[in-house]
Amino acid sequence: MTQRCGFVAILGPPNAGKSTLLNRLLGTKLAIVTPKPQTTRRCMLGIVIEGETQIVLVDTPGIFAPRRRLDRAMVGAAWTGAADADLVMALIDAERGIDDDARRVIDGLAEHKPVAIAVLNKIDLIDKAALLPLAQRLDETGLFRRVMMISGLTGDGIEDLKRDLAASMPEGTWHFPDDQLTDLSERLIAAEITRERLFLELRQELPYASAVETERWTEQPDGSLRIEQTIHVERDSQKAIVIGKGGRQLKRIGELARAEMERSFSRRVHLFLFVRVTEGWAESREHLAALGLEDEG
Ligand SMILES: Nc1nc2c(ncn2[C@@H]2O[C@H](COP(=O)(O)OP(=O)(O)OP(=O)(O)O)[C@@H](O)[C@H]2O)c(=O)[nH]1
Ligand SMILES: [Mg+2]
Repeated sequence: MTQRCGFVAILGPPNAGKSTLLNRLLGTKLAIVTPKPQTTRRCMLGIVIEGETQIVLVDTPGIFAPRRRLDRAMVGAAWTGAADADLVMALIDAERGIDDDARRVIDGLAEHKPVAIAVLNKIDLIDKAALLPLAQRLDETGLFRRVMMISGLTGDGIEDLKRDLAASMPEGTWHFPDDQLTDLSERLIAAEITRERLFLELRQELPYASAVETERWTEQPDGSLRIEQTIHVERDSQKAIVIGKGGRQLKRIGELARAEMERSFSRRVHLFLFVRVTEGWAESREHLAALGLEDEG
């Protein structure tokens, strides 16, 4: 049989369920997922094999109206991911419908006209009857080869989607070894796991004011990992909240992140978290580049 291989960018508004879908298609938890928008900050690959086809999925940050330099880098990365793909999968939250952010995605696609399909997600949340008019509106834009309906959460429609994606990939040899799952390093995965915890445990602006960097990674003689990470925040007051009374908040974040790392890396982990005030990191090209969130160019 002929081999096929191609890139599929998962593009959409924040919180549409892009990372959940990546994990679902991959069959394992790779990308971090939270109920808060703007969780994903960088593009990452999830490599799926379907028969003779290698589907290289690209999870992207959500498309929204950017304010900070970090936001612009996120939205820019998402559009770059889409431009480099063989197929763009526009993921729309069926419950939210075509809101301002979804409109921004559609307008952007209208400008660039990539090969695209629309995928209505979260169909577990709404009535089938409400789906049809929405699908029709997407179809009428003329931008999509077809409109599919899924639930990344329950798995409804996922097998059909996977087959459809595989059939849409160009003929060609595989780009990655058959056992490679992602392009993310373990250091980055570890940083993402801690950031997921920050998003889940912290409120208001705090998740958006923080970033995580893995500073040291040591394989210990007993087979365990020693991981040291810095949590960057913007102000002293934020540092105090992340640490919490008597260090309780930071301890809780560390314990939960460590447990997740042990699951992810299948080995014992000793995690050390430091909180540092790095003023204006989200506006600084240098800091964003150091965090791998903006090209240095
Ligand atoms: N009910 C329901 N919830 C879903 C579905 N897919 C995702 N979610 C939830 O939607 C929220 C956002 O999911 P994510 O996968 O983080 O969304 P995202 O598009 O990657 O978000 P950003 O990275 O912030 O742009 C989470 O609470 C998910 O559990 C779905 O099919 N049904
Ligand atoms: Mg995401």
